[in-house]
Amino acid sequence: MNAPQVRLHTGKPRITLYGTEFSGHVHRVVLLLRMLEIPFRFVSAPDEVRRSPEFLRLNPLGQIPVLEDGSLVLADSNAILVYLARRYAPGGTWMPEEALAASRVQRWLSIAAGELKYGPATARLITVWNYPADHARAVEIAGRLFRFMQMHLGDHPYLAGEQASLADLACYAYTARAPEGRISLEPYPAVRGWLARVEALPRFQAMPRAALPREPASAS
Ligand SMILES: N[C@@H](CCC(=O)N[C@@H](CS)C(=O)NCC(=O)O)C(=O)O
Repeated sequence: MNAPQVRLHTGKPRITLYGTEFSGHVHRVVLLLRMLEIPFRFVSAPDEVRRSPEFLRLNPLGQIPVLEDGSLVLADSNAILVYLARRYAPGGTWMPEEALAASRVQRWLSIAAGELKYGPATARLITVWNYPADHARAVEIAGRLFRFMQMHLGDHPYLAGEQASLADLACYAYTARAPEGRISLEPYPAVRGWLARVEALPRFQAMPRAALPREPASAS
């Protein structure tokens, strides 16, 4: 049986999330906060804020997201997801207690920090924000990941099995926005079906689309 969720006082939210609206790392935390119905304050933290001494005191790596819960400061999107699920929805299915179920979720959190980041997320950084990295390499990593997801999601409705979990929230945004990095999702119908199932979860909110990069002019 699921334990009751911790109820928050109404009024000023005790949770503050530092981020930007185009970050998939931030978006996964926004999704969980919304799905757990936890009120929060969003503080915009673009590059110049992330380099400030005040922000570097919160996260010496200078990265978003950062979450404050009262006097507690947490960095790293997946670490924040685990904290929120265990703290505010204990006994629930977002991050299960049972050993095998937890390991299935953890596998996809690792993939979110690995293949998803170095594949589709990096491809999008290159095409939308001119990030200096190898687009062909990012496309190759993304292809290997999406072929695996396509196969896996043929047998399971959600990444970690029968129910939505942190795995789905962590992998959603950079998969959904892969086309912004010039990686088509057309060859992966099971992946597109899974994206639609995540989008149908209560209180889902999409990450805004980045301005689409122009196709490079073809040599003639
Ligand atoms: N492992 C971190 C990675 C977060 C991350 O790469 N955030 C990006 C924005 S999407 C960032 O802050 N980049 C600035 C930098 O690395 O200097 C997490 O999961 O939170």
